[in-house]
Amino acid sequence: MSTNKNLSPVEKIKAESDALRGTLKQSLHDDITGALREDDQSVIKFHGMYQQDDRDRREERSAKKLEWLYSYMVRLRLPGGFLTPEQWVGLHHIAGEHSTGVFKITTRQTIQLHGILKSHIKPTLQAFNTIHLDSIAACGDVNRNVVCGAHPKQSPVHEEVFAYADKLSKLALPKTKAYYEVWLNEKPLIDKKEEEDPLYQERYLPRKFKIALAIPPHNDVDVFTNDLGLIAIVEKGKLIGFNIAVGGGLGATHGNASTYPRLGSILGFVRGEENTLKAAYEVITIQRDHGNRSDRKLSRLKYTVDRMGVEAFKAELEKRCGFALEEAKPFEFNHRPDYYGWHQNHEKKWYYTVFSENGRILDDEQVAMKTALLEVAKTGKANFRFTCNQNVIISDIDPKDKKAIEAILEQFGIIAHTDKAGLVRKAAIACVAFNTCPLALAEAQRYLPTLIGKIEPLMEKHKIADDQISIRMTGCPNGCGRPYAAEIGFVGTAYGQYNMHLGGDRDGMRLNKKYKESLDESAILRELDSLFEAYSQKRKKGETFGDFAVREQWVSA
Ligand code: SRM
Ligand code: SF4
Repeated sequence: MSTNKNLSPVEKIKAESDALRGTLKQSLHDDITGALREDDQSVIKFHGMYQQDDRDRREERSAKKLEWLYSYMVRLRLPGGFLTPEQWVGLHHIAGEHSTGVFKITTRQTIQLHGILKSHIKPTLQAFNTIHLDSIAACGDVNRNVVCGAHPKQSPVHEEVFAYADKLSKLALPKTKAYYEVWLNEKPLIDKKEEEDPLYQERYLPRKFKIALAIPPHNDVDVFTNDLGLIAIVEKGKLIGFNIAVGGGLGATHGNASTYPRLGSILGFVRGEENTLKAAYEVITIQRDHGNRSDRKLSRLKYTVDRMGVEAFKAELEKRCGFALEEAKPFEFNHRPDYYGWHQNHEKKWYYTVFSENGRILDDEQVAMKTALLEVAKTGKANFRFTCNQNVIISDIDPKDKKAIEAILEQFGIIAHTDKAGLVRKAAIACVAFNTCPLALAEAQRYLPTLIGKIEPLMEKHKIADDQISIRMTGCPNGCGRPYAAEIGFVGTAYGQYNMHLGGDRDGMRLNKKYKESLDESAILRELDSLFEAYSQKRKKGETFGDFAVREQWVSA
């Protein structure tokens, strides 16, 4: 067991929270402030929400001696990222009524709504409930949204893996009824035994926990960046089990060398559903019992794995499972971005992957994406699936309905918008950052589109425009846009400045390394101009930019 002598303050808040009820009811009734009581700001995360403020308006508010403009971000729990058309229509109206109206598709296959005022939280969650959606455990020190290969029903295995996402999500759902009491006005439990939680107990996990399921050869989920990565192994067209990888995670802190991004270590292969679920459960219990509860910067599973050692971790897992893992099976990833445009699945149904830059679904001067998707949803003839690349797939379209859906996509310019975007833009990811993220040091989703507009001409100049180099940007080193798993990663250090990382591979199997520190835009473009020139002139046939960067020793392997 871990020796957590000095528990972090959050540990006390969790343990004393009355199974995550905290004083949320009192906080909500306090009309004097738009904020919650301090402890409740931690508790509310377990209900899928964060207290934020509009950072663009901090100065103006302070000058007027007003408190910051507090509002809440709500993140849906959506294992596998699936919505029915009815849910889409419902969500459209909820977003319009209670939030900024923008659907933000996250890098974990779900939706966030921002800008919800305190008095609107309850109506928002109640409205979610009417369309069978909730935000339980979408944040907090628990298992988060379980993600899986998004491309719908490419094969029967895709369906099975999608079902696993749901099973894993249910397996690791906290047992507390607090969400139903606080937000949905359900009567308090008389017998608290009903919510006893053998997995999380009263202390929950030391930190957030993330699970992804990938289906080779597509690594759209970036499986190795998760605490627990499950890689589907298929033999003769049948899913036989999963390779298990543990200890992936990307968050780091500038100037704190004991924090680092890490890719998951493959422990072995586990066969069949019962053993897979058991192994996943026990990975979580090991983290619960051995994770660091003193220093939240060092509390993710990756540090537990490194502290215990991979072999000792595996031995502990086998002991808790009561069975041995088999040797890992061979697999190969060869693609990470989404497959845009029209495709047909194994049931002959059509699906269309829409390019939604950095996951922002709204109507703007370029394209009326939100209206278009509402119109598609209103037909009732398509489902929706989100991808970890921050896009949306319009899915399960019967061949007889394809024309009607296509006409809507044409009418609102979605097809032109998706076709027109360049390859690099379509593979890029940026996190939210300003104006809502309290941790942002620099812009990301509001800036990367502009920067890519300046990188594309450089790629054309060096005749590498048909090369889908992966470029990712985050506003701070926490890594929400997975920049350390990109060929070129930009990590914000201060407003307008980014560390530049190079040398990741294209498919998410190797992390990049820091190449230059705190570059502004002109320095970034100067660097890329000369790096692209060298790449264009000296690359071997088929060599990717990330591999070339390592071969040239711009960074070490
Ligand atoms: Fe994240 C914290 C946004 C995926 C690592 N992340 C945050 C917060 C909640 C800031 C905060 O703590 O107050 C950000 C809210 C911004 C906002 O205004 O919405 C935030 N993270 C996001 C999203 C929305 C980025 C996006 O543009 O899509 C992603 C939501 C995913 C979801 O639906 O659950 C998001 N975050 C990630 C990922 C990528 C992934 O999981 O595939 C990572 C890196 C992988 C990992 O977990 O290591 C990630 N977020 C972090 C961290 C660093 C954790 C660590 O181990 O150090 C933080 C900070 C923290 O937890 O203290 C963080
Ligand atoms: Fe915020 Fe940093 Fe995450 Fe970007 S990477 S959303 S700036 S915490």
